[in-house]
Amino acid sequence: MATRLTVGQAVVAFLAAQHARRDGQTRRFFAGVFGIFGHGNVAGLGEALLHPPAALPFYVPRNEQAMVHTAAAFAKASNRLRAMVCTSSIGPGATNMITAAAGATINRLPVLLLPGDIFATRRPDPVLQQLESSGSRDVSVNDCFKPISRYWDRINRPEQLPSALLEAMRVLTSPADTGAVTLALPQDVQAEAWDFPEALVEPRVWDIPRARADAAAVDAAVAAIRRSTRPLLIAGGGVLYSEATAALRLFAEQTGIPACETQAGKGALPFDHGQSVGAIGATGTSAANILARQADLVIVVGSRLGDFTTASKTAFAADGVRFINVNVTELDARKHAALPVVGDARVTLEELRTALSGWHVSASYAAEAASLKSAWEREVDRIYAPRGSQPISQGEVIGILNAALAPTDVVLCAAGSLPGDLHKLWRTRTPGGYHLEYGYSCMGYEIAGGLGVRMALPDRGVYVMVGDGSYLMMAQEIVTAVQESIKLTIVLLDNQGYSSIGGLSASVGCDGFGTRYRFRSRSGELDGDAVPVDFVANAESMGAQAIKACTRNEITAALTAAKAHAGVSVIVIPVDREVRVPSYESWWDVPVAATSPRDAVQRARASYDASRKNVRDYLSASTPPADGDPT
Ligand SMILES: Cc1ncc(C[n+]2csc(CCOP(=O)(O)OP(=O)(O)O)c2C)c(N)n1
Ligand SMILES: [Mg+2]
Repeated sequence: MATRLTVGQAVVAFLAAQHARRDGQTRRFFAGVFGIFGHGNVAGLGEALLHPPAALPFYVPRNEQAMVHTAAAFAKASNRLRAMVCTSSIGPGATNMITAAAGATINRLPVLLLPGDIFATRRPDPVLQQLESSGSRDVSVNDCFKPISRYWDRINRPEQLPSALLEAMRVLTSPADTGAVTLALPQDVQAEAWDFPEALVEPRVWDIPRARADAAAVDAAVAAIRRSTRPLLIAGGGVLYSEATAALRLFAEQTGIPACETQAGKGALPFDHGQSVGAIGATGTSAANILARQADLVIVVGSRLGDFTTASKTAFAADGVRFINVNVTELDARKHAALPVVGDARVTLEELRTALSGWHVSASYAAEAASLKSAWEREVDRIYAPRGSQPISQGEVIGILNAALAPTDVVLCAAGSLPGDLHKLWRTRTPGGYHLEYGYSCMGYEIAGGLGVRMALPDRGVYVMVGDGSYLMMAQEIVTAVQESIKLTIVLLDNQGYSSIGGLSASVGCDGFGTRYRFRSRSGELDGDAVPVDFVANAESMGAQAIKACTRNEITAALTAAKAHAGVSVIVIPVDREVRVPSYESWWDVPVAATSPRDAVQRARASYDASRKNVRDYLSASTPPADGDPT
C-alpha cells in the first residue's frame, strides 16, 4: 500500500511514529520540533508542520544555534532516550546550527537536524543565500555539517527518503554512534509529492541495547582488579546515560574502590557517598588527584578521557599504571592502551561485581581514601564560608546556591570559570542534578540548555549558572522560555568580562590581555572604565523577573523570590573577578610562547617546560604476551 505525501509530510509522519525502548520501557523518541522558517523550509516542511501531530509539538525559538543547544540539553537530560528535531532554512539559518551540532556530536547526544537546501533541480541557480563553488555545482553550505554529523545525507529524490530516515534513526538510537544527524532537504524536494510505502510511517520501535562485553575481556578485567592494590574508578557520562548509577554504587560499596567523576559523570554517586572522592583531573579535588597519581589500576566507566579528565595525561603517574575502559564505543575503550571492555556500563558493572564477590581493597587503602575525602570536604566548607567582603566570591555564591536547592534540582553550566569551580565544589545529591556541557564548553549553551532540561524534566527545578560573557553571547532564549511558560532560574555572575581566560592569560604571562570589558581609553588600549551593562533591565525587557543581589542575604532572598515566581527569574550577582578557586594537585596543558621579550612569558614558559616533563603517553599494553605466545 502506498500513501501520497510530500517529502516534508512523509518526514513529519515518520518522525511522529518513532519510539525507543530500553529495559522494556517504550517512549516516543521525538518530543517535538524546533524551527525557524525561511524560503528553504517554509513551504515544504512548513506546510507539513502547519498542523503538527500531537506527538510532535512545534516550538519557535529565537536563534538556530540556541535551538540545537536546547535539543542537545533535552537529550542529555533524557539520558539519550528521547530527542528533538531542529529545522532551519538554507544558508545562514543552517550554518547557525553548526556550532551547537558540533557540541552535540562531541557530547555524544542525539539531535536531528533538517536544514533546507538549495534546489535539487538547480534551475534557479543561484538561489538566494546559495554558496557558489567554481569547482562544483554539487556543493552547498550544508556540506559543512559532514564532519560534525554522525550521519549526513542530502535527499535529492523522494525515493531516497526511506533508507535515509532509517539510517538516521539507527544512528540516533545507537549508544555508540549517536550524535548530530543531518538530513539536508532541498527546498524543491520538500514540496514534491510521492507515493511512499505505508510501512514507512507505521509506528516503529528502536530497541536501545545493553550490549554485553566479551566474556574473556570481563575475565581479564576481574583478574586485573583482583591483582591491583590501589585501584581507582572514574565515572563518566556513560554511567548516567546507561542509568548505571545504582550499579556503580553497589560495585563501589562491595569492592571498596574509591570513585571519582568527570564533568559529564558528576552526580553518578551522591557527593557524600562513602566511596566518592569527587571530581578528577584539571578541575579535580585534592582527594581524587592524589589517589589518581598513585593508582596502579584505573577503571574508567563511560568516559572519553578528555584532557581535563586526565590533567593532560599527567594525572596517572605511577610506574606501570594500567587502565580498564568500560565503554560502548571502541574508540574510547581502547584509549590509553586500556584493557577494552566494550559494553554497556550497567550490565558490565553488574557482571564485574558478581565476579569480584569476596574481594575488597585493603583496609589501609580504604582508610587513606576516606581521610583524603574528609580533608577535601573541609576545603569546600572553607570556600563556601562567608568572607565578609564585597564583591562576593564565586565560590561563596556556589555554596549559597547549593544550600538553597532541593536535592533533585538541576544546576546547569557550560563555559567560563564556573564549570571548574562547580566541578570541584558542587555537592550533587541526585543523578542528573549536575548538568555541565563540558565536551565543547560552548558559551551560549547555558540559557538555551536550561530550557531543554526543563522541557525534559518538568518536575525538577532548573538553575542556570552563567557568566556575564556567556549571557551577552546568547540570552535571547529567555523570550522562548517566557513564550512557553517555562520556569527557569538564571544566576548571572557579573565579573565584567572573561575571568577564566583572564586568569589563564595571566598564567601564560599575558596579563589578562583582551579579557576585560573596558572602554578604549586615550592610550588607545581597552583599559578605560568598565563598560556598564544593565543586566536587570536587559532581562526584564525579555519578560523575566530580574533582581540584583550583592550580599549573602540578598542572594538568599532573591532565590526565595525566584522559587515563588512561575516564570523566568534572573538573579544578577556582581562577583570578585580576582578571587579564584585554586587548582588542586593538577595541571592543564596550554603551550606558552617559547620566545618573548616579556619576562612574565619567559617565566611561564620555564614553568611550562618543567611541567611538561610529567606528561605520559600511556602506551604500555594492557595485555602483554603470555608465556608461550609467539613474540
Ligand atoms: C563560543 C565560545 N567562544 C569562546 C570560548 C572561549 N572562552 C571560554 S571561557 C570564556 C569567557 C567566559 O566569560 P564569562 O561567561 O563571563 O565567564 P567567566 O570567565 O568570567 O567566569 C571564553 C571567551 C568558548 N568557550 N566558547
Ligand atoms: Mg565573566
